[in-house]
Amino acid sequence: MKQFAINQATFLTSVGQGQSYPAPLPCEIAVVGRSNVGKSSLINCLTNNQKLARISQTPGKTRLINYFLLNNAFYLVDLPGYGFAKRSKDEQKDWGDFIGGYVASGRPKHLFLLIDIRHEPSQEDKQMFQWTLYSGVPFTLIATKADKISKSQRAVAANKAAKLLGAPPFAIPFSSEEKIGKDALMERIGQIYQDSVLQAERKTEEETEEDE
Ligand SMILES: Nc1nc2c(ncn2[C@@H]2O[C@H](COP(=O)(O)OP(=O)(O)O)[C@@H](O)[C@H]2O)c(=O)[nH]1
Ligand SMILES: [Mg+2]
Repeated sequence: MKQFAINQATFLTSVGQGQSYPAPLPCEIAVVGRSNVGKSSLINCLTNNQKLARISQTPGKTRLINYFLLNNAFYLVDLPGYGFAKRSKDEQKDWGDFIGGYVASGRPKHLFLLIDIRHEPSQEDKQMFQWTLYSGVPFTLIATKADKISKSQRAVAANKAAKLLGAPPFAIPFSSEEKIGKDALMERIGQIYQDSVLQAERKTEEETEEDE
C-alpha cells in the first residue's frame, strides 16, 4: 500500500462552548490530553508546519476546539487540555461538559489519547480514558516526549503508562522534537481515514435502500 501522506493542512475554525461545529466530514480525529502534554506539537509535527497549531507556552490557555482541515478531506481536531491547576471548580465542570459533549456527539471517529511517557497518568487522564471507553469511540494511546527516555526503554515506558491508565498495555512512543513514531502515526491515520470513508459510504447505501 502506498504510504499515507498529509499534503495539505490549514486551520479552519475554533469552536467555543455553545457555538456550532463546522459541517461534518466522514473522518474526524481528535487529539486529547492534559495541558502541555504535546497536543499542538503533535499536530504541527504531523503536518510539517511548526506554525499551524500555536504551541502555547502558557498551559491551559486554549479553551477552544480547534479544527484543522487536512488533505481537503478530513479533520484533525485540537481539544482544550485538562489538568490546569488554576482552574476553578466551575471552569472544570464547564470543561467537562464541553469535552464530554463533544466526545459523545458522534463527530469524532477516533481519539488520539496523549499521555506523557515519563509520568504516571493523572486522575484526569484516567477519567478521560473512562469517558472514552464509555463513549465507544475508538482510540489510540500515544506516549509523548519519547525523546526524554532512552531508546531501549521507550516501548517499555510507553506500555507501562498505558497499563497504569487502565488501558491495554500498548501506547505508541512519540516525539515531535525527534519525529519518533511519526511513521507509525501516519499509518494509523491512513487506516482511520480509509475506515471512516468506507463506513460513511455504507451508511449512505443503507439510507438509499431505505428510501427505495
Ligand atoms: N522534549 C519534548 N518536548 C515537547 C515535545 N512535544 C511538546 N514538547 C514541549 O512541551 C510543551 C507543551 O507542548 P504543546 O504542544 O503546546 O502542548 P499542548 O498544551 O498539549 O498543546 C512545549 O514547551 C513543547 O515544546 C516532544 O516531543 N519532546
Ligand atoms: Mg495546545
